[in-house]
Amino acid sequence: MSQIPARPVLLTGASGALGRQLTRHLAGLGWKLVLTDIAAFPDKVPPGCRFERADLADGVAILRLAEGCGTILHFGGVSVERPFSEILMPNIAGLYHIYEAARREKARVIFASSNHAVGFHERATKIDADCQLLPDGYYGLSKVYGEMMGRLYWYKHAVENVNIRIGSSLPEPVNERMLSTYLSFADLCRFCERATLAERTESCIVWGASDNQRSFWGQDDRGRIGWAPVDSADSYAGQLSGVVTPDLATETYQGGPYTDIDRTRTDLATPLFK
Ligand code: 15L
Repeated sequence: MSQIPARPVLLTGASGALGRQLTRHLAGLGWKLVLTDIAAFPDKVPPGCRFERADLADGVAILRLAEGCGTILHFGGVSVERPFSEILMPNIAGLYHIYEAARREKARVIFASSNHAVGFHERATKIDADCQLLPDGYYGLSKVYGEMMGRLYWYKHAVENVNIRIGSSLPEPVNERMLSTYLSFADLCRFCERATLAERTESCIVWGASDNQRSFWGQDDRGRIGWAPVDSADSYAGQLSGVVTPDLATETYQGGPYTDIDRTRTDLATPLFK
């Protein structure tokens, strides 16, 4: 029997692909969820949960939604590369509103960070979670900001936070890169369960990937929350090996296609970060 958190859990981004998976899984465990998103919730709201539409740019609305919650699963905001003007309010101001709410409620934040915070590392180099931060766009930069916001609020206000640098969380991997970056929905759901229930996390970073043999990623803080993935992309290797793009940057760097969006550098014949 899984434990039930003492206080309700606020889930932002509830109407998105990952939010819907998390809602189904955690509500199924009997957790009390406060669901929010800027978009309407497309499913039936499960028993014991409530949904309210809100904009992450609205700090007062976020404070109100977080009232009484012990954990904030922050999966809201822009989830792909976009112009800076579109990232600014939901991902930058929004994070500040989430952390201010967590500070007031003495809640833990579990933040959906992304591999795009470090997307300009080469695939050939296996990196640990404390590697150099190398965002591959404004979206990745907002994830770096979120991770650093976590550090600030831990050291200054004792707000605990767990940052999961998600690889590619889809129903199944669809190209060669995802043999390394794939995170199954089930592994993600178990991660959120463990990160919420763990005794003490401080501020930590965990790679969000299933148990993939070709992973780009090494050490992280998963020991603190007692999580290990059980799924793997390995069984797709036969069908996905060779499913690549013709673009050199995409196939050289961990962030894949994001490294190529709006890029003006052309000297990729020599690796950039040696
Ligand atoms: C992400 O962070 C995005 O949210 C998702 O749409 C994918 O692009 C994923 O990264 C990925 O790198 O595959």
